[in-house]
Amino acid sequence: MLRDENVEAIDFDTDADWIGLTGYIVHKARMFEIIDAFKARGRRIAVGGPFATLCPEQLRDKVDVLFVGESERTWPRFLSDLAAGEPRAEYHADALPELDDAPIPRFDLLKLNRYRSMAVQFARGCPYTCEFCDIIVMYGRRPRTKPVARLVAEVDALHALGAHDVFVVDDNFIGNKKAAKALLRELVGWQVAHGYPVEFMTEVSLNLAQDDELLRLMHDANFTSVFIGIESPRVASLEETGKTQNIRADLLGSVRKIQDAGIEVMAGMIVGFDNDDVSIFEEQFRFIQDARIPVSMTGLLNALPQTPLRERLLTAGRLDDEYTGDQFVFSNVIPAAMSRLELYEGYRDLLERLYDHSNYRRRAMAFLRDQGPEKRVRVSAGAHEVRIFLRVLWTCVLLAPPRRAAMTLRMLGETLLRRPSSMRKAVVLALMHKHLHEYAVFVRAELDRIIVGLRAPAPPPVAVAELVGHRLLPQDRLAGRRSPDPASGHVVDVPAG
Ligand code: B12
Ligand code: SF4
Repeated sequence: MLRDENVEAIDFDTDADWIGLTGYIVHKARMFEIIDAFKARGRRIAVGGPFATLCPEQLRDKVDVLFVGESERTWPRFLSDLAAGEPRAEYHADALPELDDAPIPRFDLLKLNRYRSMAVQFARGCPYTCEFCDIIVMYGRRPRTKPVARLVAEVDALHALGAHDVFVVDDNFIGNKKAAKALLRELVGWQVAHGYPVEFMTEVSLNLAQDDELLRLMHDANFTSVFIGIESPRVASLEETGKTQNIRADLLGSVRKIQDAGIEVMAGMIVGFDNDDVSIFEEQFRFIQDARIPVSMTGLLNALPQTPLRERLLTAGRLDDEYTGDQFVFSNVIPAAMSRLELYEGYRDLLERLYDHSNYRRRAMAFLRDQGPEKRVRVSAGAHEVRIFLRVLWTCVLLAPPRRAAMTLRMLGETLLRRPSSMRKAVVLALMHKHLHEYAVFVRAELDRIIVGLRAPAPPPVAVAELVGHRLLPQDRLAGRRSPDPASGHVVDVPAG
């Protein structure tokens, strides 16, 4: 039995002998609750995934079996140990497994109709060395791929189950360009043979813009959007963090080239690098508007466990508590070129401007008007399309406050007149804004609480994580950590514990 708490409740009264649990660092508190609940019912628990891999010390005494790293080789070992008697307490992936014989996921165990998109994974690992990145810590720098036919079989299986949108969840889909091109050629054939029933999105590095063949193949295989870690328009900040691939060519030109190929660019952006002073917020805003990037996941720099960034900041005494897993409301980095108060205030205002109705509509429309030729998609998915359209009319027009209703109608009307072939994208972008705006409002309320705390007159030194309300566990606390004095913004010593 499979349970995904994003879309369904956990059955704590299951009579299963073993419970397998996964989660990211952001899920830590909930994972502990789940572990406690199952333990109270006498169940045995095995845990794996990003949190277990990066922070095994926090789980070691709480679970029966701990999986550190990828489990393609260790899970079968656990099963045979279990069959033979007693499994070990910990299984460590001694090497990064090849993915040649990774089993095809049991997609049939998922409640597909509760998801907007399904996931497949072709490759793990990324060849780059960004200082803040935990991907290369967990999955390594050599992209490992599944055989092309295997991936096509996974897409086939999802199509048979009725999936329309598929997220290729690779760390960097073009980390191994030769393998990516081989897969894309097969996917183009598959789409043609089936009438383009599936739309893909994935994660890539910005150097996609420098490979015309790759761009054309992605377009032809119906990749309609890519997520790219652009991080910053400021070259000094990109250099500082080792994001060299983003410095080699003009950022705006690269984004536009991908858009010109008919592919939407979603961006991951970060503020709070050492080279970011208070002028970074305006620079980020201008860049995102000029690059016509409707969906930008703009967050605060964070130092994740086991990353080079964490090591550097720890040595420099610039870590404020542990990473909480949510880069939108908290940074554990003590900034170098501005105070924490300036960072949180500037970031809060940036979010407000980015997801303001007019600013969002301007960049969405600029993108929709000028993007290159979209693939003609989904001849066979009419009912699905109509459902999305009705949902937008219902939630973004009929039931919406006047500003949202006006924005949606203007976006859809303008698209109909000027670029009717982009109507489907316009509908999705209108719906995305509802989600992003609501989330930004929620985040801003959290940020306001932190800002009020940071402005308060001379309270005792306090770690910002505590102002956020994150319940930090004793083992989270750094011995002798240093923290900003909320009044002065200066870094002061905070006793451990
Ligand atoms: C797809 C994805 C998403 C999708 C999820 C879609 C979905 N329905 O699954 C979306 C876009 C929604 C998403 C959201 C977020 N994500 Co995300 N996401 C990913 C991504 C790219 C792929 C995940 C995946 O499917 N991996 C493939 C599987 C096979 O790999 P795996 O989970 O590591 O599993 C292997 C082993 O770990 C092990 N294993 C895992 N679990 C278990 C359990 C047991 C019992 C056993 C034995 C073994 C085991 O076996 C597997 C095979 O080897 C990863 C990066 C990555 N490469 O994993 C980031 C990643 C997991 N996400 C991350 C983050 C931060 C988030 C967000 C918190 C971002 C945010 N601030 O909003 C949110 C949280 C969402 C939520 N609901 O809580 C981080 C987590 C960082 C960390 N160390 O905790 C990652 C690592 C990316 C990164 N470095 O920034 N994400
Ligand atoms: S390009 Fe992305 S996945 Fe690769 S090292 Fe940099 S941040 Fe990590």
